Amino acid sequence: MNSRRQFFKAAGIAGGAIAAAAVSRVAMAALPEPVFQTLPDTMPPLLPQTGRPYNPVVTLNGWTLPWRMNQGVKEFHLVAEAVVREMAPGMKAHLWGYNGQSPGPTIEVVEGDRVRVFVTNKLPEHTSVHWHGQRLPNGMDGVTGLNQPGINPGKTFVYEFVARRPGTFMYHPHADEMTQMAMGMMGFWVTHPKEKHPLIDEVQRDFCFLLNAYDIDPGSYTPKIMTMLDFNLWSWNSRIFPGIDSLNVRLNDKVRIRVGNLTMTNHPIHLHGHEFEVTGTDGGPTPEGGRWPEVTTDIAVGQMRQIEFVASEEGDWAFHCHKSHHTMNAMGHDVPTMIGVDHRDVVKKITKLIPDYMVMGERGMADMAEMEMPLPDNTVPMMTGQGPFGGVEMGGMFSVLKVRKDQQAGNYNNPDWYKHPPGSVAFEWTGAMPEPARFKAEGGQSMPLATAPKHDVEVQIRKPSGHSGH
Ligand SMILES: [Cu+2]
Repeated sequence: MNSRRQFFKAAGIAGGAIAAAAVSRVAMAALPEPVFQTLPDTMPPLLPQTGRPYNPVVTLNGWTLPWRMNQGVKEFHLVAEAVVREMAPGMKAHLWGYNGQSPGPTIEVVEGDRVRVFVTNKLPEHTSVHWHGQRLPNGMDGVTGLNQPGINPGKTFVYEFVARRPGTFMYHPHADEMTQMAMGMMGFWVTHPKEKHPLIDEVQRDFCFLLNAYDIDPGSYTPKIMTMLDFNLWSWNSRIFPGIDSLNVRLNDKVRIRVGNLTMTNHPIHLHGHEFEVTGTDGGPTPEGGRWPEVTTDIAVGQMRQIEFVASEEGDWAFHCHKSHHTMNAMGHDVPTMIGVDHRDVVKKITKLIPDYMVMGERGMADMAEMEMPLPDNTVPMMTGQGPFGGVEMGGMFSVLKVRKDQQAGNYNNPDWYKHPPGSVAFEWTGAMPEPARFKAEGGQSMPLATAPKHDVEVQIRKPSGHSGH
């Protein structure tokens, strides 16, 4: 939420001669003007100007698509196209998305709304849009070949259905899915309840974002689409820490966060300092009896989890995926563990050949965050981010929930770091250090081996330098 909503409106239909030539005159006359977004910032909630009122969501590092009311029908215009997405300051990715960004804009409607979505394809291959989780006529479900022909390049298709049930949904192509989703084509859809719903609480803050992942080699711009498991960029809405905005709330606000997973693995999403309940999935609101307190919820592939809590603890609370490899950026893989390995002799020899040679990981990997290693163009450090006490040593799927007493209602601006009350921060012990008590019991093994191992392996431990061990 660092800058104002800035739309630029394309001149004419989708701004392109190809699209204009390919779309029929009738369709052109009826098409709502597409709206594009050029910035990766969290945009303020889009207050509904027409139709039933609702409390709008805020898309983390994203935005909401404006609509046009046409004789009682909410009309949206999605343009599938190649986009340049800044994934974090210093790194831009060449992705596919909708209306200028990846993910596409969030679509917000109200239960019972008749919705018409025009989808113009400006990609080099056919596409379609599947409305994940929605109740709709079969022919609107968007599976290419099964429910409809693909939308060829330059063509515009129309989807129309009634948003029958309230909840959180996603949209993504169902055509050459492996490529198109690996390239970033996806978006969020929120259907608000039309009246007070017994299982849907009113909240003061309502955030949403998608989990996605890319495999982009450091120094390159385009994701590798054949990757199935070994992604190197784990992102929220195609942003990686430190490029993910914080979630800024007022003390004692009721907060809802909707998280959808369109990667190829599960993500245990973990919040510090508060317990939450899962109050809904893409299947609908969770019945009261199926809710219990959690601090981590695992979100499987193709699932959406909606969590709720009262932000009753002031501070800067980490909020992240609990898979530690998912809070790292590119270059975090294929590095051997070097902790405790003495490479002093080897380094001397290598330095004769390669003067700039550095050893990484001798004391753990935090050195890598500290050392300003030369990086290839267009990538970000593996572990990075500066907090009030130094390096945060994170990347990927990590952000901060900022809870503040003085954050005004409806204000999503990023406050300064939390000012801790005196005496409330962990501190260094400077007194005497007692000898540790050692466990000296006999045996110690409840199921001893039948035969002793043939060789004792002797491990030489070298204390990591720079630490005063005991
Ligand atoms: Cu994860």
